[in-house]
Amino acid sequence: MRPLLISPSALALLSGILPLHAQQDESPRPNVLLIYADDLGYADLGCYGAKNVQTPNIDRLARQGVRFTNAYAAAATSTPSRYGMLTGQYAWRREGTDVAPGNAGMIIRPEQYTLADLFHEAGYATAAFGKWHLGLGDKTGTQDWNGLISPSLGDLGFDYSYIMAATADRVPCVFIEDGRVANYDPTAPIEVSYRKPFEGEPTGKSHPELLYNLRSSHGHDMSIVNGIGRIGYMKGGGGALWRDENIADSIVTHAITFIERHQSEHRDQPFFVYLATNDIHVPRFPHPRFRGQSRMGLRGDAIAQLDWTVGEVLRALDSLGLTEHTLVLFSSDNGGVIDDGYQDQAEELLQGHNPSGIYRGYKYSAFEGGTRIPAIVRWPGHVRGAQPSSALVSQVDWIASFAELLDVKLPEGAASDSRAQLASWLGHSSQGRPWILQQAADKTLSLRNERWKCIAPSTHGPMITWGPKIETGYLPTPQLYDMKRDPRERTNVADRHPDLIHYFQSLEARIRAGRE
Ligand code: NG6
Ligand code: CA
Repeated sequence: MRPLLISPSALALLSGILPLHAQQDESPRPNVLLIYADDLGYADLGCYGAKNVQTPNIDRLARQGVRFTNAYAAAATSTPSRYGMLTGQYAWRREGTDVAPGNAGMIIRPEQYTLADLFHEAGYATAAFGKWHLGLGDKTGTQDWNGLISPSLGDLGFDYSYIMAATADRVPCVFIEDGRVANYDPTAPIEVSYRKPFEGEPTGKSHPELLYNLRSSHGHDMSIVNGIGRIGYMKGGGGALWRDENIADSIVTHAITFIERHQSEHRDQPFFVYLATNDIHVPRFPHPRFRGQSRMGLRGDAIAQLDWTVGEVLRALDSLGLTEHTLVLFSSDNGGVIDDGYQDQAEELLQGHNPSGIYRGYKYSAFEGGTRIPAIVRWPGHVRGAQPSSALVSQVDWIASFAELLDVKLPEGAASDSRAQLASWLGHSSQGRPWILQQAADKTLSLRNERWKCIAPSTHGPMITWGPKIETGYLPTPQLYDMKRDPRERTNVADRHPDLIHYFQSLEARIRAGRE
C-alpha cells in the first residue's frame, strides 16, 4: 500500500481546520429570534398572571423555555433601554439618549459595536423589523425622507431592515426599508419638522374634529395621520403612510418573508432577527379582528395582537423545521403604562388588572414597574422547558452573553457594561448578576441586589408632570427597600441602614468610573 503523502502545508491546514470543526461542535450557532415588545408590563401576559387577556402563544413559549421573574430593562423608556440593550453600554453614559423624536439623527454611531455587529461578524444574516427609535441619518432634522437616509441600520450590522423611525405616535408615519421610505409615493413628497406646523395642514390642536380614530388625552396634538394626532409635524407621504391597524401585520409579514427567503437561499447560514413590535405602545389601535378579544378594550386587544404576532412567527419556524435550531428570546423595552396620551379607556377598562402586577410604579418610574419586564428564552434541547428562574438578569448583558454563546471575543472597549451571563439566560444557573442597574425617565439610577434596592436621590417631584398619573419613585434623599420583605417598595428603610446606603453609593461611583 502506498504511504499517504501529506505535504507540510496541507498538514498545517488540516491541523488548523480540525480544531475549528471540533470547536464549532462545542459552540452551536442557533438562529436567534429576538422578539422585543414595547411598553409591555411585567404582569401583562397570561404566563405572568394576567387574567383579562389571553396570550396562548407567548404562554406556550414560556412552557417550552425559561421564564424570568427578576429580569430588567436597562431603562424605563424606550430609547435609552434599546440603546443599552443593543450596545451593551448604559445610555446615561452618553448625551442624547433620551426618548428620541422621529427626526433624530442616528444615536448609535456607525463605529459603535452593536448586537447586530456581533452576529454579523459571526457569519449570521441579520435583520431588524418594526420599532427602531434610535435615530436615522447623520444629524437631527437633516434627513431627506424622499431619498436615501444614511447612515442607517446597514451601518450598525443589520443586513436588512424594515422599520418605523421612532414610535407610532411620532412622525414620520411611514415604514423605512433599507434606508428608504417603503412604498414611496412620488406624488406626495415627505417633509418632517418637530419645530413648526406646515402651512395649510390641520393639526390635532387646530382641528380636533379630524381625530376620528383616537383622541389624545395629553399631547399628541400635532400632525393628524389616519385620524390620530401625533407628536411632530409631517406633510405628504400619500400611499406610503401607515394605517395603524395594519402595523402589526406589516411587521410580522416582513419578518416571516425574510426568514422564508433566507431559508430557501442560504439554508446553511444562521440568522439573527430583531423583531421589535409596535405593540403595545400608544396609539393602541389594533386591527379590527382583535377588537374585543380581551376584556380590557384597546390596550388588552393590543396585547392579543402582540400574542398573535408571536404565534405567527413561531408557526413560521415550525413549518420551516427551524424550531429546534432557533433560540427565541422574548422581552419588553420597559414597564407597562396605562394612560400614555390617548383616550383609549385603558384605565377605565382594567377590570382589576395591573400591568405591573404587585409592583409599584410604571414606565418612566424608578420603582420596579419602570424596568422589571417579562423575559422568556426558548431553545429546544438547550434550555429546559416549564422553568421559572428568579435569577437577577439585565438586558444590557445580552451582547456579552451572546458573544459567550458564539465563542466570540468582543473588540476592545465594546459593550463595556455588558457581562457574560449565558448560564443565567439559558436557565442553567440561578445565580444571576450580583447587582442590576436601572435608569428612570430622568436618569435617576437604581441599584438592586438579591435583597436590597437603592434609588439615588432626585429633586424631580414624586409624580410625572406631563399627564399620566404615575409615581416617579423620586425623592431628594436616597431610598432603600428590602426586596425580600417589601417587594412592593412601600417602606423606605434608608434611615436604618446608613452602611448600605454608603455601600450602594460607592458601588454606583465605581460603576460610573467604569471600575465594576
Ligand atoms: C412621551 C409620550 C408618550 C410616549 C413616550 C415615549 C406625550 C404626552 N407622551 O413623551 O406617549 O410616546 O414619550 O415612549 O407625548 S417610549 O416607550 O417610546 O419611550
Ligand atoms: Ca417603550
